Amino acid sequence: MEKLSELAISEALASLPGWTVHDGKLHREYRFADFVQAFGFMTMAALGIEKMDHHPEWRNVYNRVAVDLTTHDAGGVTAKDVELARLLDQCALRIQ
Ligand code: H2B
Repeated sequence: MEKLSELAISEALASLPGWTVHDGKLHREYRFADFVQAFGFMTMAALGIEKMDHHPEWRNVYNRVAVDLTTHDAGGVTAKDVELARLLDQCALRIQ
């Protein structure tokens, strides 16, 4: 899988509100009502993540989940990261 160009990343971000590029990775922070909802989001997303065989770098603190997406095998952002960002947004919508 090839790294996306900066232009392709900006185009993808136009349809991913809340996402930015931080340290060369797609980045978003989700905030939920409480820890149970934040953990529920991660649990729900885990099934799709495993199916995709593409894994986020993510960190949970109480009701927040900070996510960074990059494709380690490609050394940058690829279409798989964009696909994973969309999957995570869908899961978050179902929880919030
Ligand atoms: N996730 C991410 N984010 N980047 C990868 O390069 C990657 C992955 N590689 N999940 C996958 C697993 C690879 O190790 C397996 C063998 O497909």
